[in-house]
Amino acid sequence: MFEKILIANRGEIALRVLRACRDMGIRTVAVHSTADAESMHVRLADESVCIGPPSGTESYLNKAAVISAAMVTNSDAIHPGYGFLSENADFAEMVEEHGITFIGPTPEHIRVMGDKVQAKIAAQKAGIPVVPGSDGAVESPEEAIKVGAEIGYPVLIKASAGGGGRGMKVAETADDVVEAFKVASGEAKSAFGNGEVYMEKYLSKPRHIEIQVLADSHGNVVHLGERDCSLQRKHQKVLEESPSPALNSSERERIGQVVCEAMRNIGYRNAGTVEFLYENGEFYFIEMNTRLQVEHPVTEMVTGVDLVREQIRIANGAELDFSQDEVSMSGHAIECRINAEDPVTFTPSPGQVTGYHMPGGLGVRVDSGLFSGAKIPPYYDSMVAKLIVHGRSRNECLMRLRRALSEYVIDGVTTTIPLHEKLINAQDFIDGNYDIRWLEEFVLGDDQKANR
Ligand code: MV4
Repeated sequence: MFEKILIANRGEIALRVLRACRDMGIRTVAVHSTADAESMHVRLADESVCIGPPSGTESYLNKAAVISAAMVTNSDAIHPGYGFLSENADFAEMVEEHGITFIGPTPEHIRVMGDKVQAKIAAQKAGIPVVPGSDGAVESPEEAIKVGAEIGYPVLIKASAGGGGRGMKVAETADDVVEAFKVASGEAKSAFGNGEVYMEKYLSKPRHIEIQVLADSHGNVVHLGERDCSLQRKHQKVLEESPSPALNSSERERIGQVVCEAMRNIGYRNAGTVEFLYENGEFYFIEMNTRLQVEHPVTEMVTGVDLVREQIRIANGAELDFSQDEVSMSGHAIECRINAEDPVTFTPSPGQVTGYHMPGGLGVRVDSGLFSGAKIPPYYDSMVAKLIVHGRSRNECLMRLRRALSEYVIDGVTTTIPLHEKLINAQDFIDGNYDIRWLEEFVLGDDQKANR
């Protein structure tokens, strides 16, 4: 087993990885920017290396600085967490070239899945159902007109290099398609330096449901059920749950089997998430994430599997030590992402935490680097904590989540805790009756009330 792992990240996920390492008897190296010198992941690590100034580009995204830190500390492997360098194929390649293990998939799998057109082709070839649309990229406005007529309106034009909803345009009718093509392609070109787009049938009110998999380097693949991540605002997830209130066990088993078979077909290795839109009882592949995800704890809470431990074992060449039959899903889990933001306007609220008290008790988990006196720097993502709650039923989970949110004290900065309190008391949420459009309408209704 690895003796020492460098954690190329910050905040709650750096702590999460550190905890898995400790549980496995592996020593840890933290890297940090000057802004994070006093942070919890640095304090708890066995060693730490400052890798640059506050700006993410000059520190956590600085490949040479991260790899140098791994070399000087004699680290055996690098865990990238999520975000930053976690889906950077060039970084994964550089790490391996320096004789260090990248805890993740092969650079080739990262590359294919990072290109939405290639990812969709690979998924379809491997047997995963996809959204009806163009065969690969759409090269010209004339081709967009032709494809639109074939698949039927409305259509969605998407950037191949996309992410965060940028470079996405709906064309309601054939009259809009040329304009939508030009806007999407132009946005993609300026945002990603790659104007390639593709087209899909537009699904108006789907749910976002993703399947968690683990695949080792010996061809063993298991799925760990789904997460419903439909509650998003401006392409940022707000709350996730497992199981999805929309699926029954036979639908879960069917899509899980399809995904496992596909992962074996493509020779995938590492934890991975296959994302679907789900509408009228059908699954449609949209993307695959080749990293650990923010919301992985909801899966851990219902399956009892430590996903980071499995990532580390897999990267070390070990076989999965359990089979699909041994995976059991028990009860219900919900994660609330707590951001240092105004809960109504969503503007970031960095600053110093003057008082801190976190909830606890049976079925309550908090993943966070916060403490009383912690400084939340303005340079990074505003997510500062994840509250994850488990119950034997969805209702027990919800009751416990209400209780846990009411216990949570984070003084000195404003957070989205009040948003979560409102959200989980909304009747549609209680009923499990929501889709990818629901949260923005719910938040908007609130703004309108505030303006009256
Ligand atoms: C879609 C869609 C409707 N129809 N594709 C948004 C970003 C990218 N990850 C995929 N996205 C969507 N693709 C088709 N054919 C609607 C979205 C979408 C969305 C998807 C998941 C969660 C939240 C969303 C919010 C807006 C749009």
